[in-house]
Amino acid sequence: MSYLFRSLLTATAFAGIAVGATIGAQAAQKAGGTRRVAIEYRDLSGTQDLSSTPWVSHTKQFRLWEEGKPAGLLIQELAENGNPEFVLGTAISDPKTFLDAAVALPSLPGKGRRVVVKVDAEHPLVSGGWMLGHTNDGFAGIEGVDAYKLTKPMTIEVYALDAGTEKNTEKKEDAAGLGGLGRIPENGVISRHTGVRGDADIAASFKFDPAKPIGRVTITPLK
Ligand SMILES: [Ca+2]
Repeated sequence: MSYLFRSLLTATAFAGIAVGATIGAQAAQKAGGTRRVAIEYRDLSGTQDLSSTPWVSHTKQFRLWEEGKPAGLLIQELAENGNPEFVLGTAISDPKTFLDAAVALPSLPGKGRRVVVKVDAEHPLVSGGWMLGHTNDGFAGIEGVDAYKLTKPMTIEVYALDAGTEKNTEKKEDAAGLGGLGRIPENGVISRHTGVRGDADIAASFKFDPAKPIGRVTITPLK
């Protein structure tokens, strides 16, 4: 069973562990206190399921991903398998770089969820995203957005990305959304996704327009 669908079964227990885990609270208090921000995200494709979705707050030195560069293991696991645990585990194990982490349950097409994370002056940036459930290694999200300085809600429209780690065979054996555990390495870089072809096992009904935003993320500062 792929991670994506295993996670659907175990998501409740998992979320109970990870949601709202404050990592560097003592460090934050020394730096002058924390602020809470709500992150709401929603699928705009209408066709793609969203995986479990990790969110982290972090320093300006950390990059979760960068377009034009190879994806690290954190994004590879998220984009290929819908697995948020590498992002979350990295955050939990490095309280200097990360202040807070949260994870949201999977979502259906057209839907989304809301999480709350803490930010502070040392960890002002928020990053996170989800696997496009019916792709080989498609994902979307935000990366390195300064949420600490916000005084009003900010909305960002995001585009589908290809992690560049797995070839887009769209075959059942390689598609986590179809229970496939296989992968053919792509050895590429993170770039804009070219869309689902629908000419193999991933059905044409999962197509989306790669020229249009695939998700909307709103960050709202809380009192
Ligand atoms: Ca790919």
